[in-house]
Amino acid sequence: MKAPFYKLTTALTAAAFTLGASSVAAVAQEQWDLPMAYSATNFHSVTGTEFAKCVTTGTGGDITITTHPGGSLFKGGDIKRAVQTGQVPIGERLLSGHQNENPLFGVDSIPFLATSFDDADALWKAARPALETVLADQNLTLLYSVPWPPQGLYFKNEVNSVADMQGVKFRSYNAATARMAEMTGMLPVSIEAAEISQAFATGVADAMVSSGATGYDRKVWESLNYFYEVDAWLPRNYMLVNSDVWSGVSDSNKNVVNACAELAEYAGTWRSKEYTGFTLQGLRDGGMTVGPANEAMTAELKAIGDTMTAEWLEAAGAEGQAIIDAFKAMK
Ligand code: PCA
Repeated sequence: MKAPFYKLTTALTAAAFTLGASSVAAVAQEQWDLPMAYSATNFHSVTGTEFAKCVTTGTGGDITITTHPGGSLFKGGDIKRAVQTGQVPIGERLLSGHQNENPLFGVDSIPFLATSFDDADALWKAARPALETVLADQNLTLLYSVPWPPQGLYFKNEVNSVADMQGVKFRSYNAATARMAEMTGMLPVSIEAAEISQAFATGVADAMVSSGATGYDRKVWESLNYFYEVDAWLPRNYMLVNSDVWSGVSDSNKNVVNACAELAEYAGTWRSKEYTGFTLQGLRDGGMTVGPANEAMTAELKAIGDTMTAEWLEAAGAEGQAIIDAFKAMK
């Protein structure tokens, strides 16, 4: 005779409860919310989502990471503080957005210092130890970092010289981009990537410096018409974990997270490279004029880059100089 249905479910529930209770006793299972600033389809978010899956699977569910892209949990500018203060255990963020806290955070956004993927990689190797120390003092542990594609200039109207930029409203995303606007006579307005389509559509801004990837993700051809490939720098996103949370992770799970982080850095960088040509073609297909800036304008921008490099070195002092020297020695 069959057991009555309710008896069966009761038995199963009891078994599940016993199993669940014993595994909880063995290892504390953790649920980590991971805020990210950029849209779910952006390659950094895709990489972060794969990283999250890798950790969830690799730790056998001891650490389950749930991603929140598009600034849905915390906006870009608030993610670092949220991780620092333990509001969330982990987050992904453009560190150059915090250059006002420490000039070293802006090392990846110095105009015309590292302008290719290889150079950006060398600069990252040179800067990583110092950045890790600064972050450790802020209760943050760095897991991995992935570059954005080279930064170019977007405009609504054609520009052939810095003089043509005077008075243009320029969307900025960090201190370096705001300074660049000032030095070219433009008017900086700070706007998160998640909000740029609307800002351009409503005329809050008519220009920006960013990658082809961000212009493509945000369909900026609906408002802007020109992209000048000046390859000014390759800023980076960083995956950061709260150091108190990190010190509570078992050694074997730390190994898994570190392996997933290494894989994410490799895969994300590869994606960034692939995405460079793909997205520039996407801008063209959207109707934009895409190409290099003319020689005279390039020279004017490089002179501005020299001034900004000197300014950065003055702010970052001996530590900054040591990073630049180590980077140049690697080239
Ligand atoms: N996109 C980001 C930062 C750098 C980039 O290419 C942005 O525009 O906000």
